[in-house]
Amino acid sequence: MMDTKRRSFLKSAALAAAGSMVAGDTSLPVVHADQAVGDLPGGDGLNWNKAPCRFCGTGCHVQVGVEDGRVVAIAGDKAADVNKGLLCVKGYHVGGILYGSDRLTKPLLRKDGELTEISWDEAIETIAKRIFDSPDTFAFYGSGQWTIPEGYAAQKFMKGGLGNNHIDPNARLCMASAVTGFIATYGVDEPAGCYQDLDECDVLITWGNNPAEMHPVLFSRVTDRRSRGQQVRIIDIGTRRTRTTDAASDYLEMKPHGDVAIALGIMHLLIENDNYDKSFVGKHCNFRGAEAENPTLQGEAISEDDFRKSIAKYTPELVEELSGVPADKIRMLADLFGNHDIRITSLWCMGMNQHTMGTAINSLVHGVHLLSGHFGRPGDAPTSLTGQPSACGTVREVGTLAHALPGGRVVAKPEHRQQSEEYWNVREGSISEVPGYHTVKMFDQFTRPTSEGGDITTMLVQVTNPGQTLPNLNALFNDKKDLDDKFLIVSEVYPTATTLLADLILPAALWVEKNGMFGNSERRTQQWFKMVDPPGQARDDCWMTIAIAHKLFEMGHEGMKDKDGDFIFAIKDDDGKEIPVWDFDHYYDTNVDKHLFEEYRQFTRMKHKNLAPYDEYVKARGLRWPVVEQEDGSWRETRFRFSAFDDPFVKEGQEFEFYHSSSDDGRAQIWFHDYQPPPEMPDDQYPMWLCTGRVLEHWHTGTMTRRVAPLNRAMPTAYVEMNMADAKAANIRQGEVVTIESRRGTCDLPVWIDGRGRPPRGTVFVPFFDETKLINNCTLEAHDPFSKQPDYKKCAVRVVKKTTQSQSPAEKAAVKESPATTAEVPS
Ligand SMILES: Nc1nc2c(c(=O)[nH]1)N[C@H]1C(S)=C(S)[C@@H](COP(=O)(O)OP(=O)(O)OC[C@H]3O[C@@H](n4cnc5c(=O)[nH]c(N)nc54)[C@H](O)[C@@H]3O)O[C@H]1N2
Ligand SMILES: Nc1nc2c(c(=O)[nH]1)N[C@H]1C(S)=C(S)[C@@H](COP(=O)(O)OP(=O)(O)OC[C@H]3O[C@@H](n4cnc5c(=O)[nH]c(N)nc54)[C@H](O)[C@@H]3O)O[C@H]1N2
Ligand code: SF4
Ligand SMILES: [Mo]
Repeated sequence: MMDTKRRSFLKSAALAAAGSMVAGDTSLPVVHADQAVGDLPGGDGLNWNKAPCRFCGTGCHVQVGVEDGRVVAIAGDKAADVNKGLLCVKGYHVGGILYGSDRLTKPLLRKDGELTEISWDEAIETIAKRIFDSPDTFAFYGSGQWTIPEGYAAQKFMKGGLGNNHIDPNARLCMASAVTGFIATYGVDEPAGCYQDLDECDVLITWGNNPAEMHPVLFSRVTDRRSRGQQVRIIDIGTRRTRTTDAASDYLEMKPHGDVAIALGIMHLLIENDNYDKSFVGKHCNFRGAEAENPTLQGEAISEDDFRKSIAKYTPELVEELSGVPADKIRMLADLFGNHDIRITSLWCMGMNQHTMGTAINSLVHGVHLLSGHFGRPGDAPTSLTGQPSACGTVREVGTLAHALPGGRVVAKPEHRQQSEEYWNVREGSISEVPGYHTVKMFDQFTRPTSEGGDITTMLVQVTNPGQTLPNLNALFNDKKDLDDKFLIVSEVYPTATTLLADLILPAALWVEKNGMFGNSERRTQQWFKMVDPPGQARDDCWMTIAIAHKLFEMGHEGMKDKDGDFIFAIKDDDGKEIPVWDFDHYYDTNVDKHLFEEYRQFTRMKHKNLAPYDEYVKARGLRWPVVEQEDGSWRETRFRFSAFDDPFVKEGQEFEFYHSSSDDGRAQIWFHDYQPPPEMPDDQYPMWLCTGRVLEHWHTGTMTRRVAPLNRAMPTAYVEMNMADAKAANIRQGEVVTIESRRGTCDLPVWIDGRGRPPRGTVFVPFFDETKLINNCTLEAHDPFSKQPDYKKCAVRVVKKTTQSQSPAEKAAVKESPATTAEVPS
């Protein structure tokens, strides 16, 4: 029997497909997933080629059908290990995102307040001049949706060329705490396990994430097992009920930050009950705690006895008080972890990362697995999921964060800078040792007047929409409009909340309109080729970076020359003649992605993150690093890192080896951190918790998915989810527009009582996809001290009833369109 979850995905896809016939504009025929490439429809004119899906970090592969220069069909790729032919509703419609009627097609410069068409030459020259005049006050804000070569080019341009480390991506808002958690625990980033863990676990624990909507195809790998008669127990821990809860065997509702107490409580009981894995811990782990002053990710060694004493107070009763989860459920979790006959996989995403204790809770959940020995066997793994399609590939691996260098290196270490300078063939000392501004700080400096120390004056934004997604928009973005000397450059595909304040807009090519590579959540690097031309004058982001660099080179900027006097991005043909790739007419004379990737690949060998040559990725549906060459010349990927049975870097005779251990002894660190309360809590004035997040149908700010008619029709407006009892107490009706107010701003939204997600009493939830309802006016920029990742998951708000008379026609229309009042909401 088909599992209900999977059936509802297929039903949504079918619904959407039916809708597409009516919609006509941006939706495409949906080809059923059961069709393999060989039997996809087509004739002489229809060509099929592989690409990873443009959306989430699951990293499904699609087959893209192209006819007469247009993407005309999308199918799931049966040859792809990740999704085996299946897609979610967004994947089926991914082709439609290219064809919104308002694509940006020309560079636009704001002159006297009006956006005016200009040539690409003028655009590139304008940017280069501003950078040339003030290189240190320039910042580059990028994305986990950058392709790997785009991120690598931006990274090299900034750190190797300009000698300025003010480059940071939106992924700071997304997985920075996962990175610091991995580094604190294993000394090196990214998960040890892979998606196979989901096929083999007996118990799956979701720690405040909602994979049924956010990683749908991945989640269906687990729910499908049940339909094949396998037993898998899903335990959902969260601050609200979601579609993941619907598939769960147990739901543990916790208070915000309750996860910290729960993890401490499990570890306490494992020790108390003496059923932790003494052999694993004795051979492979150390204990660690934070330094009393100036804590670092390194921490300080503590004894097992110290650990035992620190954790003693986290009894099930105290954990119940802190987390709201009953003590017997904490005992149940501890008993599961104490049982070695079962395999347990933990999954998490933004609930644990967007957290002022993000580094701590990531380390603690790794600690639960290490202490209990639920580590390193297929199905037994702490697995952090990433959200964006290349947050791993482009941000974590290429190191496009303000403090990092490619391949797990950092700007603060002289030997790391020196190695990078060698690979880039740039002068010694080119790379600055001072980390640049992280995202929140970068925007704070950009929107602060220069006279008040706001020392970022020009910002280039690529593949991200900060005008909608930064926290506390009134403090971090909106002030830009009053600052005439600050210059915002935005590379985009559609008009957005960010382009509204842009001084210069660059029209970008999107997804299969360019070559690309992504790296998904399971260390899998993927490649695709350009299949169709971008509209009008839209161009590749990577080209933009190279063209700006070349203009600076022409202007005599020394940093844009390598040690031999060549352009830092020079690509030469077989005769040694430079190919003018900075001229867009020649950009596709060669495969720029391949050149950049081969250069980048050198860095990846330094920290056992080895990648294969570009051509191997052309053949595969992605390969999981480290990828190592075999004696017969073939390339082998790695599924389970640090485990001898699969990882080629584990020394002979060892069962496990954490070969980047921060204690230099091959061991991982089990951390102790004390519970701390959330940064802002409900009080008399603002009595409710606000949690924010996403919905199945839309991708983040909806710029792409809201232009695909069936997706937008299924979820036409943002809403505020409320508990029935709270709504009744406040006399609030279904669909009524209310104002959400926090100390930082307000947002008007229609109410959806007990809707798709069901928050407990005292909590409301709002998705952030709707550009007409900016909930980030309300959210908080408080962030984790190590990762600098802000907490979007909790702040204090009040819900204010509006009188019906005061509702504008637009608001009345929103009520009509509210998912709560339309029949089209997929159930
Ligand atoms: N359809 C769709 N899929 C997506 C995306 C999208 O925009 N649309 N975006 C992608 C991206 S970039 C990301 S980052 C992921 C996000 O994927 P998820 O993290 O799965 O989703 P969110 O909706 O951001 O998270 C909401 C959850 O946070 C939990 N939470 C709230 N407070 C706490 C707390 O204190 N502790 C813990 N542990 N949990 C808490 C709540 O239980 C809530 O359900 O989704 C990816 N997939
Ligand atoms: N309230 C709240 N806010 C959040 C979060 C939350 O949970 N709650 N989550 C945070 C997280 S985890 C994330 S990842 C961020 C995501 O935040 P953003 O990255 O700001 O959101 P996106 O909508 O993905 O923005 C990508 C933009 O790039 C454009 N685009 C698409 N393809 C291309 C291309 O090839 N080139 C160019 N130049 N542009 C392109 C799209 O039109 C879109 O506007 O949001 C963060 N903000
Ligand atoms: S699960 Fe993610 S990668 Fe897969 S089809 Fe859906 S949006 Fe695309
Ligand atoms: Mo994200």
